[in-house]
Order: sequence, then structure tokens, then C-alpha cells
Amino acid sequence: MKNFVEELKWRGMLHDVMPGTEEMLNKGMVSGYIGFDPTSDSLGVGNLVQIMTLLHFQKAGHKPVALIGGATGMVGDPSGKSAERNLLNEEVLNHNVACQKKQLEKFLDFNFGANSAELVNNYDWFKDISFLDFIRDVGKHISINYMLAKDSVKNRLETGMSFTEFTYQLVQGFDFYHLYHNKNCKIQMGGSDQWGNIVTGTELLRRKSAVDDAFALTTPLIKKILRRHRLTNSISFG
Ligand code: 485
Repeated sequence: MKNFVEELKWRGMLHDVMPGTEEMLNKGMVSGYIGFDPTSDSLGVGNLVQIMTLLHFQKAGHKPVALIGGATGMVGDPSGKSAERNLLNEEVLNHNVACQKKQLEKFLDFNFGANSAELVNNYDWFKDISFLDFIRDVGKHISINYMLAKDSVKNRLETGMSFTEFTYQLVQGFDFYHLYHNKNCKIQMGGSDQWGNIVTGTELLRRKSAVDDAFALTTPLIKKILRRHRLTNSISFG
């Protein structure tokens, strides 16, 4: 098995990683996932980094799971966004899910033996969960103090944020809970803007089921790489 964290590091693809992640990954094959929300009918260049991350994860001997956010796409992730988003209607969402699914299928390797890639849609488990069940069984484990401390919420306290977007981190957090228990997903990855949401998941796992081996890893965002690139250029030309 290859050392996945080392591989990302030398490629400049590692932003942050939870302590203990490398040790956990080096013990043997695990599943790991990255979520993609169907906010448009095509994946963007930012998503490419995450597709590469899943491919490196697979090459290192682990099982990559790509999640399409049929449910989370209905809510809208406030991470990194300075204003409330417009809700997408069902027709547009279904179209986007179908388009992004087709694209992901092109890049991921579904014939890789024991660690073949897998595609899941969080709508498949959320469609059966009622609002009351969710606020009792999930919401009770995470305090609002904890949720308010996240950058995605803190940055919007002045300008405002709907209850819908406020709950987003819990919805994504529950995905990690679900995939840990149903698909042995021990790690969730994503761009650096996703750290808060991912950690809400590990926190939920810890509080709701005393799980202490769920981990987080993030990669730099594309726009940061470009900015550093431009800076380097201006230094060498200046
Ligand atoms: O369980 C999950 C459900 C949804 C998501 C993740 C886990 C999606 C996530 N909240 C999100 O909004 N991701 C962005 C998207 O879908 O466009 C981008 C991130 C970027 C990178 C990329 O997805 O902004 O950092 O993670 C894959």
C-alpha cells in the first residue's frame, strides 16, 4: 500500500489533516468519501482536485466513494458563501444530478477489484428521514454553540442566514455518520472550505455513537493555488 497522505503532500494537494489519519490509513484498506452538490449541470474545475484526490486514494489501495448531494443540493452549503443562495427547483436539481453523475462515472474507476469506486446519492437515505426524527436523533447531539462557531455561520451573523442554510452542516454531518456505519467510511475529504462540515460529522459520530476513528482531510482550493501562482510570477518578473 502507498502512503496516501505523503502522496498528496509532495503534490501540494494537502491543506489540513486530522491527527491520526495517516496511521489509520496505513493499517489497511478503508473507504473514504467526498461529496459533490448538484448546484450546476457540470462539475467545475474546483471539483477536479477532488476527483484527483479520490483517484490517488484508490491508487493508494483504498476505496473511494463519491457522493452526489441530491439532498444537500436542496439545502445549499453556506461554506465560503457571503450571501444566501437561491433554492434550486426539483426539475433543475434532478437534471444536475444526472449530468454530474455521468461526469463522475467517466473519471472514477469502478473496476478496481476490492477497492472499486462507488457512487452514492444522499437523497436515498434522507428521503426516508422525517424532520422530527432528524431534530430528535441528530440535532440533539450537536449544540447550537458548536454550530455558531463555524466560519460558515460566523461570517454570516451580521448579514444574516436562513435556518435552512444554518442546518446544512448537520445534514452533511449525518452523511458521514451514515457512511461510516453503512460503508465503513473512516475518512471524509474535500476542499479546505469543507473542514467545518466534515468535522461536524466526526463530532456527531463521537457524540452519538462514541466513534473515535473517523477522520478528516482537506485539499487547497483551486483559487488559492492560482493566487499563489500569480504571486510567484509577479515576484519572478518583478
Ligand atoms: O455529505 C456531503 C454532502 C454534500 C457535500 C459534501 C459532503 C458537498 C459540499 N458541501 C459542497 O458544497 N461542496 C462543493 C460543491 O459541491 O461544489 C465543493 C467544495 C470543494 C470540494 C468540491 O465540492 O466547495 O471544496 O470539496 C468537491
